[in-house]
Amino acid sequence: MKRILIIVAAIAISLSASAKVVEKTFTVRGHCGMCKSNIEKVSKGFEGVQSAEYDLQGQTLKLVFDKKKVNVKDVQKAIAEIGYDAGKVKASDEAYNKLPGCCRYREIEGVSDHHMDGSGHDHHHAE
Ligand SMILES: [Cu+2]
Repeated sequence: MKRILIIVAAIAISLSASAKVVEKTFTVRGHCGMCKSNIEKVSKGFEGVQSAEYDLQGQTLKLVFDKKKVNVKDVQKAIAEIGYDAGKVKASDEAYNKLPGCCRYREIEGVSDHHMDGSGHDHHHAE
């Protein structure tokens, strides 16, 4: 009986030491393909992050990571440091101002509000 308990305890210990992979999706502000690759690159730079997929349309980042190695808040801070608002962590003006023009989601949003009226009309602009 005692031996069984020891085995059970050993299994419990080894399980708790193994990776605890979870998935979390949170809002990240971005505007173009470059934002997407920057955001994903920074996220994947964390040891323990298994995948990072940015959805530009939905403005969300889906993170698959090892809970024991990665703190989501740290990833959000790192994303904010390169200029993108992530979760509750807002990018500083300084970080934001370093973004190239195509990535300036704050200004672009203000200018292009009328594009988002949901009418389904596609306004085409010469790029
Ligand atoms: Cu961009």
